[in-house]
Amino acid sequence: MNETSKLTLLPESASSIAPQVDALFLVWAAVSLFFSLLIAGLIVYFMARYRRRAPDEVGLPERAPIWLEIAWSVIPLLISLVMFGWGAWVFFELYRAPEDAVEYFTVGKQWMWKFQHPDGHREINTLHIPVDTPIKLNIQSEDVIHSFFVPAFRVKQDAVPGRQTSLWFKATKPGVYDLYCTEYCGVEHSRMIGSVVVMEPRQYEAWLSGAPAGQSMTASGAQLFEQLACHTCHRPMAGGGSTQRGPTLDGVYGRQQRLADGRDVAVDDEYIRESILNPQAKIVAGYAPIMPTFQGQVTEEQLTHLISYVRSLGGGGSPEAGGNDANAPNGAAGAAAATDGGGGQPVDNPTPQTGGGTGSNGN
Ligand code: HEC
Ligand SMILES: [Cu+2]
Repeated sequence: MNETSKLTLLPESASSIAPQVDALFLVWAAVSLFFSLLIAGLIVYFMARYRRRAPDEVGLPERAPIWLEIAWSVIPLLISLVMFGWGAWVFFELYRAPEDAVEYFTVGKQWMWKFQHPDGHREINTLHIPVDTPIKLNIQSEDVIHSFFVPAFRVKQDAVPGRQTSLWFKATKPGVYDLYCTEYCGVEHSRMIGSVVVMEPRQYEAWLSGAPAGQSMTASGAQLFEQLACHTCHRPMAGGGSTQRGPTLDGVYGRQQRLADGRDVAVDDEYIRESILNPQAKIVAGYAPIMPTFQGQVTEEQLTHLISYVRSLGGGGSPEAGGNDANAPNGAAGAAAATDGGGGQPVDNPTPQTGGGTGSNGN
């Protein structure tokens, strides 16, 4: 909220985690204040009480009783441990997304935040979300380090090039909240700001249906899969897979994959990402290391689309696997064709609609 007229101790509190962060902060501040005043007060008091009264006065050796020594060591230790335990607990709450969180994507880029909704809608610098819904934001950077920060939600996470980070929150109050980049990222860093619009679920649905539909991430991933010729090696051969050059990706997501060096690795987002950017790092047992790297040929956004597509081929639970069945390379062309429309723009957002797989290089 733009509350320039109000000066408050803390920013507005609009997420489920905010009261916990505030409580921790305020109690910590109170404890620090208490001890600062206690120590400063005692210094002043002792200065007066034990001042030198005669020019020839000599101080007596003083020994504190043992119980006092123990007390002033053990009490602060216990206080610190409580604060540590409490802090760690809030930290885990903050960084461990609930299972049922809905996944959204964001890419930080000099100098804007690009968002994509689970159904494919795209926005820039404004994120519309439903209230009371746990939302997990997968965060990437296309260039330098940025940092996603919504003070009213008390959440912050860096966008690091070459790595996917994430963040979750549950907004508790409809409204418009400021969004910042809090990592100095170049000359227009200070203008890399935006807002999160929290809406009642019905309003959100209405907004979604009013905004131009984008292509779902899975569908554009499927399209990319063809464009980059992944399917020439990864599509199951009719009549048995023996002549196939690459392993089939059907049902692979969430499984353990046996590597040529005997290790087993879990097939997750990070693994797929690495397989695409640095295929030589982990070679699947039984296959030759012939996959070329796609480093530099796919943007961060396209990577998330490819990952989303591989996920949709089944295996582990994918929140949006719905659309495509196991034969998706064929189904995908249809899905892609169906979603190209949408000339209009979401409210006050100049959202560049990129037609499809040629992707979003342009923005
Ligand atoms: C020239 C053939 C070829 C092309 C093109 C190719 N791959 Fe591969 N891919 C392979 C081979 C062979 C392996 C197994 C050996 C390895 O791990 O490098 C593999 C492994 C993988 C894996 C790991 C699979 C597993 O079961 O653990 C993924 C994911 C993957 N590729 C995705 C892609 C994507 C996405 C593209 C397109 C952007 C692509 N590949 C293009 C040949 C290819
Ligand atoms: Cu930035």
